[in-house]
Amino acid sequence: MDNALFSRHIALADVKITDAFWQKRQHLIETTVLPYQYEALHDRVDGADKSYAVENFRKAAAVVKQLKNGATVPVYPADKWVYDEQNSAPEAFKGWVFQDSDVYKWLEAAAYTLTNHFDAALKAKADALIDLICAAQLPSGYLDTLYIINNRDGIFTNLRDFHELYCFGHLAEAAVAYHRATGETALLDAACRFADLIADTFGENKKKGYPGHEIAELALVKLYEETGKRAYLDTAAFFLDERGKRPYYFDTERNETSDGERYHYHQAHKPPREQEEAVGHAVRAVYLYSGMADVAKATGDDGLYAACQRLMRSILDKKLYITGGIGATADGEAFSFDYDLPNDLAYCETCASVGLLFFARRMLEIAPDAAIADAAERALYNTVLAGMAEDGRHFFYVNPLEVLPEASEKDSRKRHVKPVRQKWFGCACCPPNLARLLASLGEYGITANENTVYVHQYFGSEVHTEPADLRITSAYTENGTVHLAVRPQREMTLALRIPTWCGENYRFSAPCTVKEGYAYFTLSTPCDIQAAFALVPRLVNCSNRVRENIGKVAVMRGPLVYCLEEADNGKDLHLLRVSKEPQFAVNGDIITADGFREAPDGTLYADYAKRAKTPVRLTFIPYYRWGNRGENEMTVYVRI
Ligand code: FUB
Ligand code: ZN
Repeated sequence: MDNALFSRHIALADVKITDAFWQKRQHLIETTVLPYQYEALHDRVDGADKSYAVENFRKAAAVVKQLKNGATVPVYPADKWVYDEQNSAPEAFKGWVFQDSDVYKWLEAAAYTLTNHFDAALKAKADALIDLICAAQLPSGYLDTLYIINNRDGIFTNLRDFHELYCFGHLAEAAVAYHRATGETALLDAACRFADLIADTFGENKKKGYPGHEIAELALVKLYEETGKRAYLDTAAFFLDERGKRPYYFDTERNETSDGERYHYHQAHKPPREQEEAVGHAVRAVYLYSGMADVAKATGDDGLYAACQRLMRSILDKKLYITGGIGATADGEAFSFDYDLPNDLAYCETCASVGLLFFARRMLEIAPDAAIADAAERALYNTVLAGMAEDGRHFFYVNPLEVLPEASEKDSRKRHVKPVRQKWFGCACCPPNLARLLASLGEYGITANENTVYVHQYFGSEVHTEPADLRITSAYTENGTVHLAVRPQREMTLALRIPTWCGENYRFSAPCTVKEGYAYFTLSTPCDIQAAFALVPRLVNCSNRVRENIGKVAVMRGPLVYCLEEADNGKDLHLLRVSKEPQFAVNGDIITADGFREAPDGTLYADYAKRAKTPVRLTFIPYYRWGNRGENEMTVYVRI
């Protein structure tokens, strides 16, 4: 690692998003998504899967009160992933084992939203939840409602499956965000009490486990940065060092030997610093890699950073969908083997792309890397945006690149592929994850160190930082131009990422040096820089190592991937072909192109003959907008 390249994202309080494209979405988070999700967490959305999340905190607070009063509190089994009205007692914990995390993610999103735009009513809701959370904490600092309600003697006995450290991670992230937003310490104190318990429990000569679902690693580093308490960083590093050691902790804790797949699922097949390939559950993986990057940077661990670089390359070169989706298979919600990127069976969990943005930002804070910033952009403008409906009340968990509603209904291998966004999910990790990412978007565009400001993403924004303030006026997705008003406080370097999608077709209004995907400007006085990136529709090939896409292309314009929908192009999208010279026309965010529709064959088999085809004009819409007009076919890749 070269410390001179280190940089840091801009604190949210020092960024104001100003462009219409992103402001609209942040406004939706504030006015619709957060209120809607608050109702969902309270089980007050008609027809939506029940969350039970707030109810669990209420039950846990009641248990804590009874324990404090010396009452005898019943015990229930903590032996399943999901508890419902049928398989558990009325007063026992309900929902998935990690249900608490949905409340924490909501709070984190609320904290970012309060930073962007203070709203007393939102703060009152957040404060009420924080009071409830604090009331549910055991005097030891332990805070996970499953075990508090069901079995106080069982804590930390099933790290592999039962997500206590995962819920802690989300608590800590929410606590840091809320502290930064309001200066208030109640939630931060609760998170620190739990972190202290964790640091006292796990370590050399203590318990040797590590999280089944990663996130505590990155959260402990955040808590360390917020409080300066070194034990939190050490515990994060300990978790990374323990993972993958033999005998596997997850076997030891249950006295069994699992099959090899199980270790890959948990990224525990090897010590993280030796890992080469992104494997296993995709969300867990990118959360782990984010924590690895954090610890590598905080401790100057070159070996750990080298592993992060290998794992990032494994994703970027062999496991990334054109839409920025990751995790190709529903089997374990996991990465598949290299170049296995099916369109119709794709999993591409929304959370996984959110996590890819976490990992990317951390890597960019270690060193600028245009390929990583490109991938972050791909994930953000396509899969992440697709995860939420335009109404802010419906969500995708899975983000396929091809959908045939009949197949989702009748083919059990495709049950995970929903043709329309859902109101809520029993396992509702994705909606609040989207909310927290979009609300904190200001932290994802720019990083800075004492000499250089790096612009990785071109969000229209006002940025206050050292060594320069910036006012960015962005028409990035409309016409590819960005205007930057730079106010340096001293001589400094401005580094602007050149998006790969424009090739050599870019212009800057001031002299610069181009190196590895960034244009560098030396500035010492206020100046305005105009950047123009050629934003034209283009046909994109996928590597022919991806068997699925041979003979097909996708349409992109700038960072946006486009798709065909039945609503515009009729049924049987597989019979459509795009012309090799498509004569693209752009109308707003819609692209039309010349193509053909083949007549369907009359018989199942016949001797080869050229098929009849009729010229048609194809209509493409941005992928992130698909599925907003009811159930219909959709495809990203089209035959050529
Ligand atoms: O296990 C917690 C969350 O539920 C994961 O991050 C998601 O992939 C879903 O499995
Ligand atoms: Zn999710």
